[in-house]
Amino acid sequence: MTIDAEPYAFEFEPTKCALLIIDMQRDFLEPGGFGEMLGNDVSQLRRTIAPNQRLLAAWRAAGLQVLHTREGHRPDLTDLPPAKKIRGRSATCIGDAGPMGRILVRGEAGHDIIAELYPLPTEPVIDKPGKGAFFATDLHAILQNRGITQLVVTGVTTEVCVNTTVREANDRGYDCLVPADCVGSYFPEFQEMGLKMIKAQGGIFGWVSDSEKILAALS
Ligand code: TIU
Repeated sequence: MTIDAEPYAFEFEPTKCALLIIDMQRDFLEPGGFGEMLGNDVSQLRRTIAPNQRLLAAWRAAGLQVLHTREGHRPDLTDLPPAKKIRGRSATCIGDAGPMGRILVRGEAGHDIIAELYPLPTEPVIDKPGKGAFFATDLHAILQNRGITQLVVTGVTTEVCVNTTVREANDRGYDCLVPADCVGSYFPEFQEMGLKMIKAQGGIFGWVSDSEKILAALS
């Protein structure tokens, strides 16, 4: 089964392909959250919610594997590198009180996944301290235990956590397909370049497609 994609068709093996939804967290996506507090336009990310909902529903209906990630830290911040905490010189940083609880701290409301894409109890949630979903997590072990060799990677943000995760996955031997309408950036130019960087040079990190083409293959 193939999915129309760039730079060329993706050989889709459904039982070996997991849907990995990156950081669709309230603090990044909801008006009044940490992302908006930093001056970002959350509407650039919110346009990904509906296509992700359609893809997730189809994935679940087909009985395929779904995993979710969240960026965040332990409440005592022992896994927060000092460099990450002070970067940006913002008046408010990770661990401080934010609009929806302590910013990017596990267990706080803003750290959790938006209601529209809330994980089922059977879907692993990977809590990650970094941008990449493989760094300091058990994601690789879970995927290997489940026989996964392909990933459809969606979520936010395109050039930060999605790109970092796709690069990490590539070096671990996974084929990654990124549906452009299911990933978002606060910056339109980074959205465009973040996707170009994945598919350039014959698919240096993976493939780029869109959710309609994946849904067509699934049906
Ligand atoms: N999930 C993710 O991309 N985390 C970020 O920090 N993104 C930003 O764009 N800052």
